[in-house]
Amino acid sequence: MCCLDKQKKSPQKQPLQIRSNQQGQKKDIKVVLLGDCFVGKSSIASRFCTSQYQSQYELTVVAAYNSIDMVVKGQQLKIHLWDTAGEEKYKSLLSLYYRDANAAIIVYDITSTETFNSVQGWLKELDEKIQNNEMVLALVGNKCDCLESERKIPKQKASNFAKTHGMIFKETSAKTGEGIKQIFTQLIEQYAQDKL
Ligand SMILES: Nc1nc2c(ncn2[C@@H]2O[C@H](COP(=O)(O)OP(=O)(O)OP(=O)(O)O)[C@@H](O)[C@H]2O)c(=O)[nH]1
Ligand SMILES: [Mg+2]
Repeated sequence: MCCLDKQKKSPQKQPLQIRSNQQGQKKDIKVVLLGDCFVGKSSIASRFCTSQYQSQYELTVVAAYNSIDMVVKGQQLKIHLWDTAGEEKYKSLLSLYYRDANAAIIVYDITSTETFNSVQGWLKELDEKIQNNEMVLALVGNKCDCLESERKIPKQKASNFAKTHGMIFKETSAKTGEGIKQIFTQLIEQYAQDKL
């Protein structure tokens, strides 16, 4: 699944393969988190990799790395997770992190229209700069623990957007853990279905 049809633009480029690590046992998969400031990318990374959550905001500078082992369809995998900064001044550096990723998760905050509107820009950015045509994409609406009265983006609207762009979609809460493991599992399964 991929929303980015690069076949016509760059037919010479080869799709990325899942790489074996040195022991030849676990497969390495690179996943990148993208999205505006304050949407909860670092919180999602922390919840997924360490099962922890902190309500105090710490701005990410450029990018942060974490990894976690997973077993999908009996195959041992090492997920290399790059949590990027949402702040505009770091944007020009982010292609270093996503250009050879196997999968990207674009995150918005369900209580912020602005962050949802930015998703299109993140897709454009990927479309212009990625090297491969097999990057699996997911759209994640984070902070779904918030009150319905605080919600600005209807779930159906985001789901339709994701479908139109060939993206996996899930609402998550890094605060409660809802949907976090599921979105990564879905993403990896999607990427791995023809390769493991
Ligand atoms: N209610 C709620 N708050 C959350 C959730 N996830 C993150 N937050 C809060 O939102 C704020 C921003 O979270 P971060 O994870 O630092 O956001 P970020 O996207 O990494 O921000 P940058 O590093 O600046 O790009 C923090 O105060 C978090 O505690 C969530 O699922 N629910
Ligand atoms: Mg961050």
